[in-house]
Amino acid sequence: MSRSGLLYPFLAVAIAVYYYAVFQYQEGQLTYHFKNEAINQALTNGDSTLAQADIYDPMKKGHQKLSSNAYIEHRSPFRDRTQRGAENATMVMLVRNSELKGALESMRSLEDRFNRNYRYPWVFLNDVPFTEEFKEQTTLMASGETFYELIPAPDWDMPEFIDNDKFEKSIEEAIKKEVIYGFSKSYRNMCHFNSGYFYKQERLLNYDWYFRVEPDVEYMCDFQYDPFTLMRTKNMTYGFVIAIHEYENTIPTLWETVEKFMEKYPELVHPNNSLDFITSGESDLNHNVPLVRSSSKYNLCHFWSNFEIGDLNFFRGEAYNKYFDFLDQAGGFYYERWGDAPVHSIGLNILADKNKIHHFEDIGYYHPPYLSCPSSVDVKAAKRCVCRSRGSDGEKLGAPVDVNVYSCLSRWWRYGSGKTFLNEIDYTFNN
Ligand SMILES: Nc1nc2c(ncn2[C@@H]2O[C@H](COP(=O)(O)OP(=O)(O)OP(=O)(O)O)[C@@H](O)[C@H]2O)c(=O)[nH]1
Ligand SMILES: *[C@@H]1O[C@H](CO)[C@@H](O)[C@H](O)[C@H]1NC(C)=O
Ligand SMILES: *[C@@H]1O[C@H](CO)[C@@H](O)[C@H](O)[C@H]1NC(C)=O
Ligand SMILES: *[C@@H]1O[C@H](CO)[C@@H](O)[C@H](O)[C@H]1NC(C)=O
Ligand SMILES: [Mg+2]
Repeated sequence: MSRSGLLYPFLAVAIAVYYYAVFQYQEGQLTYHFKNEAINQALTNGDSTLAQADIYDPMKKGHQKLSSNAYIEHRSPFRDRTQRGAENATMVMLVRNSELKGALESMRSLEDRFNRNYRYPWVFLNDVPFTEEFKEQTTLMASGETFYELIPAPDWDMPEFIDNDKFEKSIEEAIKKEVIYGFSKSYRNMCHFNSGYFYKQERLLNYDWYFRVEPDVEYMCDFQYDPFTLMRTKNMTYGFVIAIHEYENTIPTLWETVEKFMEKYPELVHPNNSLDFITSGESDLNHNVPLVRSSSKYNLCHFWSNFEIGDLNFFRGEAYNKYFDFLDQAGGFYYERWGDAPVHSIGLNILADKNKIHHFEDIGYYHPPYLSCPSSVDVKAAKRCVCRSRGSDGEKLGAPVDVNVYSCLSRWWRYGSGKTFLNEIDYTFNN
């Protein structure tokens, strides 16, 4: 036979073998998938005999180990994600794909300190689609269900009524004046979104309560109780940990806009508001150090919004939305660099009963560059706090920000809901 005479049968066999292998592989995948589905189903139905059925699981005792450079084909192994917490609530994180590692660190910390006992879901929001890697890794880290939501462009992008030339000029101006994050257009979208759009996202309409989480934060104590339950049973609207001053050059005209809003809608200003918290200026509350200079009546105090536990219905309500729309129309989210922290805070201070704003003094929390941690030795012991002494940049951290001269917490105690001297809950060592 000639050489070409051998070639064709050889090719035919090679192709047949190849397709057979592919078929077998897919068959295997399918069987594996269906088997897992059956087991998940069985577990959901409480059928443990079938659930323990023998399938290859490299994590299981007595099963063949993975070689070091292999990975598990089925990377989201079954896990019972049924919610145990009693509240209509979710974690929510606005985050970029590039922040995956920081997101995992925040999740790891919050899951270990709180959520692994409650399995509340996680909702992730992004202005671009999440990568498969992001979804896979964060789902593996979560104890509850996970949802990945793409923010609709109109909720993220600059509104059409904003004058683009004026916007570009304000960016240049902000760079010259070294306004913090003033150079960044996406930062303005982010602040605008967090101020007026996060609570409108479709997935969040399914919940009453949210717990805002940012990448690269740390929770330094055991929770020992469900903060959502505390919020509901005490009829609270909003919970914060840290209260500090805003940089005035980010919000030159915010306060005059707020005053115009109050003039236009006096009926929306709550009779038990906490305006004194954000307008009083005596310095004995700040170790007699002169206050951060402000050219308006606003003393720049606000709740630091990278941590929030709140009632979504407050934000979805008529009052807050009239407030947000009024600010939005004034343009300061784009012609200046209004942050969502002062915007949320001022909204709450005006529109809510001050007695419905809760200071979580017992949650150790770190978001660079500030930390807040319980000061009582007994509370720290019971809650297994590890109050970090160095920041993520390796720099030594000072005392908790709460007693820093620039903290607004003492002002909250005097003019907000006061300071309580009784425990809100039972701290025990056994949770
Ligand atoms: N998807 C998405 N998320 C963003 C974007 N910009 C900011 N975020 C998220 O919005 C939140 C606030 O942004 P940060 O960069 O943490 O802003 P910050 O807390 O003021 O400042 P640092 O934490 O000091 O950087 C974080 O959860 C970010 O992950 C963006 O362009 N896209
Ligand atoms: C949870 O809250 C949302 C928003 O208020 C509501 O639509 C939904 O019915 C609630 N779900 C349950 C189970 O109560
Ligand atoms: C909770 O607050 C609402 C108004 O925000 C009020 O109508 C209701 O009576 C309060 N409930 C309790 C238990 O305080
Ligand atoms: C204001 O707060 C007090 C308690 O501090 C409460 O008794 C009163 O009902 C509240 N008023 C309104 C209008 O909510
Ligand atoms: Mg941050």
